[in-house]
Amino acid sequence: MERKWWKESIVYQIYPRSFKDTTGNGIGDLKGIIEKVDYLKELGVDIIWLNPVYKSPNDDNGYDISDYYSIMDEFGTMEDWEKLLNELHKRDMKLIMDLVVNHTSDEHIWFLESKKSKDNQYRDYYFWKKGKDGKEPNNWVSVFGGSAWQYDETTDEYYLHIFSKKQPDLNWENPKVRKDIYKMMKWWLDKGIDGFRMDVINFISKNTDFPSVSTNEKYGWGGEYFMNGPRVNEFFKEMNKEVLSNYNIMTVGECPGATPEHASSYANIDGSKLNMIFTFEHVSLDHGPYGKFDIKPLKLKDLKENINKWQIELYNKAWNSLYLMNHDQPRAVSRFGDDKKYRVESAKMLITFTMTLCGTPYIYQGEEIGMTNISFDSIEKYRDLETLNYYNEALNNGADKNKLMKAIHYMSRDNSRTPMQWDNTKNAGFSNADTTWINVNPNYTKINVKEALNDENSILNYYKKMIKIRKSNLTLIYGEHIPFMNDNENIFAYIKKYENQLYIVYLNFSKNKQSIILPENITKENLTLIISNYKNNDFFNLKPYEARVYKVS
Ligand code: TEU
Repeated sequence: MERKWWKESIVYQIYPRSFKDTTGNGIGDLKGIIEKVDYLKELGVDIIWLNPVYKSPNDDNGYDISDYYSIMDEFGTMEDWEKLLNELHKRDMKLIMDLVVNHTSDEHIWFLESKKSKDNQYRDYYFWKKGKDGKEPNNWVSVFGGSAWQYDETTDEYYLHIFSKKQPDLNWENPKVRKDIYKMMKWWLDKGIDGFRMDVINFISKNTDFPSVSTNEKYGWGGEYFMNGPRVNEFFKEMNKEVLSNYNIMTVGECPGATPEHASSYANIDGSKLNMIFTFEHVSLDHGPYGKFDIKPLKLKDLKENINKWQIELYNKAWNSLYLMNHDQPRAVSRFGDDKKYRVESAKMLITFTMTLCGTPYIYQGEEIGMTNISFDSIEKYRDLETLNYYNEALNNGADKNKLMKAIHYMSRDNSRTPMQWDNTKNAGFSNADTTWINVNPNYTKINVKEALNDENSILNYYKKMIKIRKSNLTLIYGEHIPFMNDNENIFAYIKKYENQLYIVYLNFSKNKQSIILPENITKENLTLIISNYKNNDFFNLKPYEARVYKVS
């Protein structure tokens, strides 16, 4: 398998709004990130992915961009951004930026022009349609609730917005749109950035007949007509040829609804499109038939099957991204581990998991100290528009308030957006403002970076160790994934095989003691323990959430 720097790197994701505030306005900023660059270097991560920092009215926290060429005032200035890039590069670290080009803000100049008249030169930058029988052009639901079409009286037409009505979808069928986007990408790349995380990039090609979907509800999910659409591969190829292939960078496409088959094409090792994609399959296993807030218990068997499928099917064909959370997902330890009695043990087990799979691992801010979900007692404390829209809509439809809050406590995107917990001073050391844009999780007095740095057994120190181990054992990065104990409902076990080396990984995903079995032809005497989250191991039994990595001799 061809070695590449982005395959051997660890990515750390920063949600700038919640990372570190230096101005005292309760909102994180670029200077705050600069202050923490040494912390990140020490952790052992190589690449920083910044969530959007561009000018934005912040309807969706920066995913609604009104100017791709400037920095959001709240976050600082272009000089601050340049300094950040420079500080990272000085330390041999890299920076990747969020590329949000499925849609813009409705306050972007292209859209402001586009809505002025039907013959405006920017009209076809977006999708405008006449209504049908006094209603929307079709019955697609938006990701954030309600119709995916918004009426605009200026020209008596509707525009498409798969996300909020302040996020109109760009029309990639129009070559001028693509040209303008490529120009903007080159502008950032020429500033020296090291790549892009591409927001919902497999949504850019739509079925332009815009067929309605069949549903019993007022609006239905039209994903089959805009996810992995007809021209998406063609657009990726063009973008690669025009832009990406001219730089030594990494690209990761966020691709909801993509299967390993899509990934094998989008992230093919031939290098003609993207380097890797984010799948959503493993973070949808606890979604019920009515969507993400319809929560069903997560079964390890389903997770194993899914991860095994991606590991095996992409091997030698495409490259995986490895993540358990991000700014849209609940906290990993609260979802896949136990954030109460076994918080430390289970967080370490989960690290062992992502750091021993084939692919590029992503850490989300706070994951390295085992930050947990938040349960705000009232909806007023939530900030995320998806959460708020869902709450209002469900309440209108007669849902039970307590049940709703329970679902929100588990699944809201705000779980991962509470401020980074640096120490046990005011606002967890995130900001000295009287109120922060979103409340700090009160458990910061115990769970914080300062505490973790001082405790040799902390999750943070385990992370550092695990990162070093991964980097010095190529088998953990490039190894073939061979699962065993497949029918076991509590243990995830696999062999890693690369050249002539073998490693064995055992992960107990349960609160109970579990017994292990050895793979065929391997005996206890062949095994050297490389790392474990427990000091004393009872060989044939795993303690709650115990993780072990063995090298086979
Ligand atoms: O998310 C795309 C997406 O479809 C989901 O992650 C979605 O936001 C979430 O699961 C809803 O349940 C990306 C960004 O990561 C997200 O923050 C943005 O809101 C969204 O695109 C629109 O730009």
